[in-house]
Amino acid sequence: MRKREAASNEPVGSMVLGSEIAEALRRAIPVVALESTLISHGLPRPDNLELAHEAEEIVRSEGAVPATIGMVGGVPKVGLDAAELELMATREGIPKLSVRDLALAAAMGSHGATTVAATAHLAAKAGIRVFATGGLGGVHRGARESWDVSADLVALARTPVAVVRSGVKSILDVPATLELLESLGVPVAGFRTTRFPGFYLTDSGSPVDWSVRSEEEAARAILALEVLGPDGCGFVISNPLPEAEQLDPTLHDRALRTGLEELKRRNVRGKDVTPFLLDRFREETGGESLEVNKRILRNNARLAARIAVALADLRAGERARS
Ligand code: PSU
Ligand code: MN
Repeated sequence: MRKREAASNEPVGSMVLGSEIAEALRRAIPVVALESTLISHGLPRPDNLELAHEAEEIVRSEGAVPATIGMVGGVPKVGLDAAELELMATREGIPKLSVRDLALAAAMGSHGATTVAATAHLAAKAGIRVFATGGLGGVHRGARESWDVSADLVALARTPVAVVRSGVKSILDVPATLELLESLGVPVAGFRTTRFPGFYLTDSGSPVDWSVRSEEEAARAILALEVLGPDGCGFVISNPLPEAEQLDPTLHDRALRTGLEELKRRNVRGKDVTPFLLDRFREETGGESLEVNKRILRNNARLAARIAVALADLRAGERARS
């Protein structure tokens, strides 16, 4: 409540930056954005809150400042504090906000967990260029009938943020997702791989055209995109899980099959599809998918922080030369 009062002097919809983040951005200290839908809808309690803190600590240990993004009492907040992280992790029924929902949630004074699309959107507005998450939304299986294509894809075509994640989950149609990213002009690169990762699995079965060999090379790509375009576009950096750490493929295939069957039987639609399938996966794999998910998030937080640091170094070098 206090948050709302504090922000009530601001025009509706204006964003609030945590003080540490505002300071970091002013001083060109690297910042990494983190999303809140993952906390509210992607992971079960109490792992969600633990991981939210852990991801922030990992970013810090690599020399960058974490900014978890969400909506608190109608205020878009870049850099949730500990109480706000707890709210995202424990409050029942926090709405899941994509980009189009932000203004409505702000007008209504709602809390909200931001998806990849909405997180990247707010991060870009704040001037943050690097974002770590687990999986990206994409084209759902059966999209030809349902038209279920995540707004994450469209958002990345017009939001200048590099998203470090581990492919898209096999709950989606991976080749169709890659095709659409191509049509939308969203650059995609593997981190030290030319195979597009399948989230729980190291390899989704689809290739990627470009592979960056180091954090510095990823940062160079971000700088080059700013100059060459597509103007204002995002960048998908795919960080695969090492093969020894992936989910057992047999277990994976079984969980996927039963999850998809149940989705159809219960006629789950819209925003609920992704959380529903994630939950089914967790149950079917006896919690194994959750462990893999956590590993992925830790790895991506680390890599994103290293890329943000490399980017800050490159920018500092360019400033010194000019
Ligand atoms: N994929 C995951 N875990 C997640 C999500 C996607 O493996 O938690 C979340 C992200 O916040 C993503 C959102 O932006 O789901 C996509 O939802 P939809 O498919 O409804 O666009
Ligand atoms: Mn959808």
